[in-house]
Amino acid sequence: MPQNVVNISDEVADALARNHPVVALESTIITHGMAYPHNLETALGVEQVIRDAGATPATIAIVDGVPGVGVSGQALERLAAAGQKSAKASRRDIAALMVLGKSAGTTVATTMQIAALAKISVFATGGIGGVHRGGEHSFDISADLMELAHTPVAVVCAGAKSILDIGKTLEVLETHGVPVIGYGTDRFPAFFTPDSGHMVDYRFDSPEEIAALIIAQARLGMTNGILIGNPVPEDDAQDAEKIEAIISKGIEAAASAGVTGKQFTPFMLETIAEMSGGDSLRTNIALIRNNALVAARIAGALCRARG
Ligand code: PSU
Ligand code: MN
Repeated sequence: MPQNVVNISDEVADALARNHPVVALESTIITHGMAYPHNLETALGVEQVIRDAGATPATIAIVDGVPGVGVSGQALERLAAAGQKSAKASRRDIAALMVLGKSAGTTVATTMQIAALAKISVFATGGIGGVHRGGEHSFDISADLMELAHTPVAVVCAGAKSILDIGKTLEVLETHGVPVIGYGTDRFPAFFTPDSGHMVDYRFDSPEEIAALIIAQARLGMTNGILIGNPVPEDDAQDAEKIEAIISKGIEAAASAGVTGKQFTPFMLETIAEMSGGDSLRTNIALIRNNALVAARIAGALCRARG
């Protein structure tokens, strides 16, 4: 039984039992995505956005070897303060971290896996992992994509950073049968900017339509996830050329430092934040809050539709 493996907070368990909307949140963004104390402030701020929208936040992380749903208080503060000293848990790491009793931030993949165990259907993040540039040579393809292929959770994101090859990322999602939805847009967003230049499969403009999509997939017996691209608001976006120049320099820096594998994404996030002089952080925070709001509305519509 998942309840025995996963530690679900009383608040989240109560919300789920009452068919009250719940939004899952990841924690690699806390441990490996932003520096302390911005990471903690952002995590708490995002939780508040979800509460203000009438839903319950469920931050997911591994705390002393226990997968937690609704991680808060001292446990959350410890994770934020430890930062990259904590592990970065992808699907293949969870069992080992349980055996070792370690704490970890959970990636999109692992957060989906644990959310599904807790029967949470909607999850908000910043950006997903995907196929890295040059992925045809390195085979560096985030486990996030395979998790979307087989775990029934709807993920609201601001697209993918162009540290990835966004075209190839969308191709892999198509191969694995993952619907890619634009929320109020025909274009897949590029995290810092609202338009990657790539089309989405379907555009939906309301939380009710996305709730209906989640329900339709369940009725079909489909167990894959859904990816919802929610563009960063124009006022908070970065200049496309400026951010592209920074990302290109970051990729060169990673190559000359020999950074590969699971260290690559955290290295790039840190380098981009440094090179943009904190301006990318402002965009990053704004888009996560925007994703949390949309996810809370979708979760609300889903609860109403499920009755
Ligand atoms: N991309 C971002 N911000 C992030 C991540 C990715 O723009 O914080 C994090 C997410 O937790 C994602 C993980 O699931 O990095 C992907 O890591 P990898 O590329 O090693 O699979
Ligand atoms: Mn990788």
